[in-house]
Amino acid sequence: MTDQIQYPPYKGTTSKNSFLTEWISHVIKQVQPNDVMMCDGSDAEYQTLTNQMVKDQQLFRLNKETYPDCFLYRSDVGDVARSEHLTFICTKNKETVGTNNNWLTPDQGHQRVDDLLAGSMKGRTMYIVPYCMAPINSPYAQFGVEITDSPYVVINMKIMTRMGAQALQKIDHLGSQFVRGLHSILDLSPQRRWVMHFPDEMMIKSVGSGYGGNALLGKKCHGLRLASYQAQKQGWLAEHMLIVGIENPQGEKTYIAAAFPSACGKTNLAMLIPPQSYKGWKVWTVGDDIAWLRPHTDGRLWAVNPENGFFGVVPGTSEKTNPHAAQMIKQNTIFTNVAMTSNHEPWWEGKDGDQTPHITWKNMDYDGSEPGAHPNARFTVSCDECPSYEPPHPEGVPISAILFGSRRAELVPLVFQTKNWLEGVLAGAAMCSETTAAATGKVGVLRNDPMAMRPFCGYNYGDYWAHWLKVGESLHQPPPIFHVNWFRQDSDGSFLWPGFGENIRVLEWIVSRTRGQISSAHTTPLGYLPHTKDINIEGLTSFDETQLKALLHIDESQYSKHLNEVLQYLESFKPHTPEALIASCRDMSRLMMSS
Ligand code: SAT
Ligand code: MN
Repeated sequence: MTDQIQYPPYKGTTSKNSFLTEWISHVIKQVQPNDVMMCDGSDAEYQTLTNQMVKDQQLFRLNKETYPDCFLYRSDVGDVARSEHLTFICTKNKETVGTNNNWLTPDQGHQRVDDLLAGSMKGRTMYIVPYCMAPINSPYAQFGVEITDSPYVVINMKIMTRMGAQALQKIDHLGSQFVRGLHSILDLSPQRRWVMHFPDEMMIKSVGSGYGGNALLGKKCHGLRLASYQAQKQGWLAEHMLIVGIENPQGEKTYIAAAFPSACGKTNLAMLIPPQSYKGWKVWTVGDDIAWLRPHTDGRLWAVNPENGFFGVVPGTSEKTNPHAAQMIKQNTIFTNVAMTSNHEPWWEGKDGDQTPHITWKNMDYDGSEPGAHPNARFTVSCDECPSYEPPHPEGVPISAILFGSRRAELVPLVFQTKNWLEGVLAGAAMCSETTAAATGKVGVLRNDPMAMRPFCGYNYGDYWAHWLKVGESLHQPPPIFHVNWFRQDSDGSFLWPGFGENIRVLEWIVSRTRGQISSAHTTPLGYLPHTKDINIEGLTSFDETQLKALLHIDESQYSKHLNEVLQYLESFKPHTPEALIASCRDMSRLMMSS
């Protein structure tokens, strides 16, 4: 029988990988695009695409003088954050994914989106986006191909990943070992929006959304959900963590990986500038969102940032909160869902200066009745624009400490060091945090968010904690695990800790502990807390030791109650939850009750 399909014009290189070309042909038949374009990732291609999008009024070019090569993109008003309730992991067995994920069988998952994908790119261009997560020659590198009908996705993937010809050349020799991502915006209706993961096929299908984490498939879908699933099988960790190098006045660098939920200050911490009094201290940015960590032959844990750009929250970005970010988004940046001044400059709540917005993110006149920028408005910018960016090491960096952090108004002290890996894993598993605008749903609701991976752990949380314990056992020198909380408030609702650049004061204690320079600490059932004299508060305005004491205070009976809730949560993943973790939680709770 002859093939009845008329192939549309195809622009760009054809791959030598038959697994890829066969998949592309299959997708073309399915989605029936007008044109097909293999993206080469060049600057010229980026310019052609942005020019075309400006012409089509999909993108707005911001003030050329003050914001050179910056654009404003307005997403659909109903498509402004990750849709966790529409995100699924599709495996044969429900137990594999746990109650922390929505589940379907692979057949059900495919069927639900394939019906919608049929003919979905009629009249549209289908872009083929080959990409690499991690530096291209890194032993950590993983490759993928995203097929999309959104040019916004293409230009974002160009910034966020190593995208284009170089990745394709590698994929040519990979056989079937690359992630296939298929994305179509359809009509952007939330009724037809699904983000499906098929980990056993290394495949993602996402429809009905053009928003960041739902649509830029390299980031959360590949970099965390599929990667975590694979990491469990291969003995490594894919985590929702920033990575920083902290250089002290002696020039010694200490690398730290830190997990915080979305929109809880990972980008700010990753780009921290120490205050004036911290002469000789410098923070190097390795990554702000994802860390792939592997046990190294030297017995330590090493990590890379698989990304090449930042997709950060814009509102609140200023010279005070994050001077490096404020600088880096003045050029070559795509802004999504910010407001605009009459001078065509981007505007957001918390921006420096005294400008006023003219048009809101919804493209309406600003009258102050609603925020100008959406609270989850984002910047997309290359890591190279960040003044503190540390050129990537293909082999990764050795991690000397792991931090877990949550946004807690009460209960959780500013900082503590856990006594050992098991109690460190417990501190991660016990994380609860207030929800933010990064996901659709109510903001400010306290929920369990173990290791800040609740929306991103691609398999059963119980197995995930067991895997963390196993990784710890495989390390001769496991990094110590700390917990921080910058967000504690007093009874009037004011933050007790100044935060931002001043967080270096807490990091200094952490670095000193990892280097064995401060050997004495306050031993509590929760772990080691700093003696107040060991946190440098010199030069902090309107802050004294009483506040520091309040920040380090643990209400043991309240904490014990919290641990009992954690215990129930851990037990809800039985029999997958490791017994040792449950026992450690129970013991700690009892100890607190009795002390
Ligand atoms: O939209 S993303 O998921 O990429 C951003 C975030 O929530 O961290
Ligand atoms: Mn994130």
